[in-house]
Amino acid sequence: FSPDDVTVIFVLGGPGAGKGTQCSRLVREYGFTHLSAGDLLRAEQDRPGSQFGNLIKDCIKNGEIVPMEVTVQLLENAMTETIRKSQGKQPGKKHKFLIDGFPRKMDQALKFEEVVCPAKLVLFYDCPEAVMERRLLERGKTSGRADDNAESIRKRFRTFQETSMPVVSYYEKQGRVVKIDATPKPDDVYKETQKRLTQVLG
Ligand code: UP5
Ligand code: MG
Repeated sequence: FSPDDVTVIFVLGGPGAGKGTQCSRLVREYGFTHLSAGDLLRAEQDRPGSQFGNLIKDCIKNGEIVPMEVTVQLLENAMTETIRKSQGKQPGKKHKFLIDGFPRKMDQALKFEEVVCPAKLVLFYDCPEAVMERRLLERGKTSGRADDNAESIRKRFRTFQETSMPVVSYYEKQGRVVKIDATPKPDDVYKETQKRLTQVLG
């Protein structure tokens, strides 16, 4: 597909900031397609015959970033597939994607915007670690996620600070970041998201 056929918004924020929660709502109301890099990686990890299964598993447990080639390819495939599926129904339609939890390292950001397409803007959900930790430990009671435990959470926070925040700063310097306080309850975070998106997207 051509970059002209799509609008991409990156959705960033620390582990447990509420990226997935907000994306689900935006999908319902604005017709975005939601692609979570973490979800795509977990699906690839479980795909029989995947050559990346063990690599992904280790990275996720340790809160480390999977090599960008893997993630960029998964995202590109998912975008292509979404467009292909809808082609018969609405030819020429411009597709809107929320890319959740990506890019979380500078090399991924540069690569994606070079080989796939530039992002229109970055939604950044800002949340204190103590709040995120509480949410993740609570979710961990039932989520079955291999990284929702105290030790993995600590590692995820560290990677977020050291590796992912520089990506947010990079986009901030370019004036492409919409920063939203993710501490209030989901409804209020969503209201603020709607308000700010309307200002930017019209
Ligand atoms: N919750 C949400 N919003 C709330 C609110 N406002 N008030 C109270 N509670 C709220 O929410 C987390 C929990 O909090 C839920 O229980 C929710 O109900 C509650 P969620 O919406 O799931 O938050 P989210 O930000 O999506 O948290 P998630 O755990 O998914 O964030 P991560 O960024 O850690 O996870 P992700 O799946 O993106 O990545 C996992 C791993 O994959 C990474 O650590 C990394 O190892 C790997 N990865 C890569 O290597 N490369 C990539 O590009 C992407 C991921
Ligand atoms: Mg998520």
